[in-house]
Amino acid sequence: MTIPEPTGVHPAWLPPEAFRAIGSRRTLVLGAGLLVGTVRDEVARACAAYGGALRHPGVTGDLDTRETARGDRADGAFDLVFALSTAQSPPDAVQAVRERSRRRYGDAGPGIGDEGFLIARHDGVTVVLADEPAGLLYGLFHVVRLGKPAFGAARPLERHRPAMRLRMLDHWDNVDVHPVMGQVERGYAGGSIFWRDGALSGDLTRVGAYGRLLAACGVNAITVNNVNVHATEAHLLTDRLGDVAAIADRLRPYGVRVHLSAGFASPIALGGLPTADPLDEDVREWWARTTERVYQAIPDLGGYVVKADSEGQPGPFAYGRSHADGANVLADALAPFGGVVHWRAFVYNHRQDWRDRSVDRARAAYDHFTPLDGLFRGNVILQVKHGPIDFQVREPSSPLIAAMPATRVAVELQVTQEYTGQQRHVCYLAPMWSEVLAFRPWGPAGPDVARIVAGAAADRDDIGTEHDGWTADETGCLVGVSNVGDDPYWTGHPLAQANLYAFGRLAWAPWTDPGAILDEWIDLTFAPAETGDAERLRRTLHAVMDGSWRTYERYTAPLGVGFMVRPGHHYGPDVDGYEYTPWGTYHFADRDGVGVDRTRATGTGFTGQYPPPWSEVYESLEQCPDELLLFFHHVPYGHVLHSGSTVIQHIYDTHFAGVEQVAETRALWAKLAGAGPVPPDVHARVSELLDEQLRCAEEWRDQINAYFFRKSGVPDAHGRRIP
Ligand code: GCW
Repeated sequence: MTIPEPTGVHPAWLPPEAFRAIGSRRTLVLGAGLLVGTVRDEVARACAAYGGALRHPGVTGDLDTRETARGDRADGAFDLVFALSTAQSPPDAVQAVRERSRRRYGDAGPGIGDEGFLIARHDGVTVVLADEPAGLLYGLFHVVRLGKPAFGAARPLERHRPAMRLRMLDHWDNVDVHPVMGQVERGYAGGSIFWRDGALSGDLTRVGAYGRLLAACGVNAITVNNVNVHATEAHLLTDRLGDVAAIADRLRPYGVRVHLSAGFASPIALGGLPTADPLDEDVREWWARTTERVYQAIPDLGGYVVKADSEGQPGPFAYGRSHADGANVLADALAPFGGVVHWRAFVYNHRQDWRDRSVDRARAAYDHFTPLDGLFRGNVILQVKHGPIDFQVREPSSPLIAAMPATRVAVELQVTQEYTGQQRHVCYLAPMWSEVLAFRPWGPAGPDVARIVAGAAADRDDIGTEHDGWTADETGCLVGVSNVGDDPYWTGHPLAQANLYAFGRLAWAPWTDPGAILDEWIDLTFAPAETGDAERLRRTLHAVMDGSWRTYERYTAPLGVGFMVRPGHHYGPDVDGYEYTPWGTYHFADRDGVGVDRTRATGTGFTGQYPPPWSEVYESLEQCPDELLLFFHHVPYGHVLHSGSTVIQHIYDTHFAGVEQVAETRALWAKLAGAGPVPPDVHARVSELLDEQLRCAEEWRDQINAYFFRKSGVPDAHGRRIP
């Protein structure tokens, strides 16, 4: 296999220098299979660049033809061995590591799973052992991340297994350029890497390179088309299936499986049937036959993703059927092939009457889906947005996640920055996702969201140890909406690459500290040598990125109230933009106060969807955390927060502070110019974007502050200028 090398594209976290440590060493690869071949090719390329040597004996014992020219040097002693656990007569170091594993995990084996690996350094040899080829691939990228220290002193045995079975990115990419949403819905990084102007992209090199980046951060599944399935895109299921197969071929060597967004009305749109009623025999038959053909073309397709009865997409409600009926007909069609249906829980009334205070969009997913718990087939995964509304900068955890004990639940995050600065603002999202994943719906004694989603069994012995994951039950799934496009930096804003990287790493190991993930990303991306410059770069990037999500929160919608964005494109402020619309996203500001009363006592009753203690904490004005106050309560401007400030003064203070922080960020970044490991083009692109971020943050500050000053008449305690 040739390793994909698109030209004119930033290498993201896999620049050649990231392979320096491996490339200068003698490596032995033991095993066969597509992904073992990928490991071999990666090592061979690194050796070609850095003078190391590779040996990969073929399954028959013959030397593999891909062996490096200097393979003879690799005879005998090795610095690094990648071996499948079934490897025959491996070197002593492998035997020693196996023995260590036996002592630690017992005769039943280490339970590596089909993507996990063991790593240890013994007698000057770094050994990566896996049961399956995918484990060796993830082990390879682990060694890449470690760099030189992988070859230092002896390393204790570590076991790495992903917490989530499916670590998936959904692309909201359209085949046809949509008249309103463009080539990529909510895409801020150019066009699609898959599709262009109604057809498959002419050059799929980029797709292969994407697969490589994904494998290096742990992602193993993607969807190739938007959940809003328009007319052309519907045909990916039938006559345009070849396009999907071509994409799958490019991603397969990196262990990334393709999924397809399918339209619920496909039996009508594509099959010519008069109905898409999930209980209709012809409809069931159509899905079964169509799916059989899909699997003939792509035997390892992951399955379907469906957005039904949501924002105008067709669904089972039209036939008086439930979402379990709807999901199950697809699940039955997929089951013979091992496929899954990702059924989205983002179902709400987007045509509500803003005057009707009894309707609360936050309630919708729970109200629709909890009565169906236990009715979904085992291969249905209910895909729930992490918050009850829609990827706002601050939302509570969706109560649905904890309310479906008999259903497989996936949590959906938004890597694309629709509501967090649209890849024009620096907003490192890993700290937010960590909070999302660490939320404990039943209080401190219960499991957190990551564990609920991972389906983790009772075995918690490993939790908290540095390297070992949970014993997950192999059904877990974390989904992110991808932020990637055909932009030279992949993500528009070069620093937004860190969000993509962090998503994969958190899906693999949700307990990882976001700061540590950022360090990995910095070291790989900028491959800084161990110089003073590198230290400066790390310090600056941490100062720029660690707190950037909270900074964004400070200058946008306050205290969890959400939205206040310009309708349509969702960039920049428009406080009342959604206030009198049918979309269900209101803040209810008047001259006396602001916020949404979602209490049981006097509001929409949404707080009752949480189990205790949160049903009580959120209900109580005294206990509700400040950052979510306006999500749960309507309060007067003079209400005093736990912080000691009033709501109105908090609004003023945070908006002034947020803008100051952006200005500081810009000044810090400016100091990196002209020297060190940041290439000039990256520096220039980020500088331009920081100018825009500052402009936009000032606009937010002024509109929000002016709005609330005019509504409340309360002046700023510090007498700052409010326009
Ligand atoms: O946040 C909203 C977006 C829509 C998107 C929808 C969804 C794909 O504004 O563009 O549609 O969420 O998640 O389905």
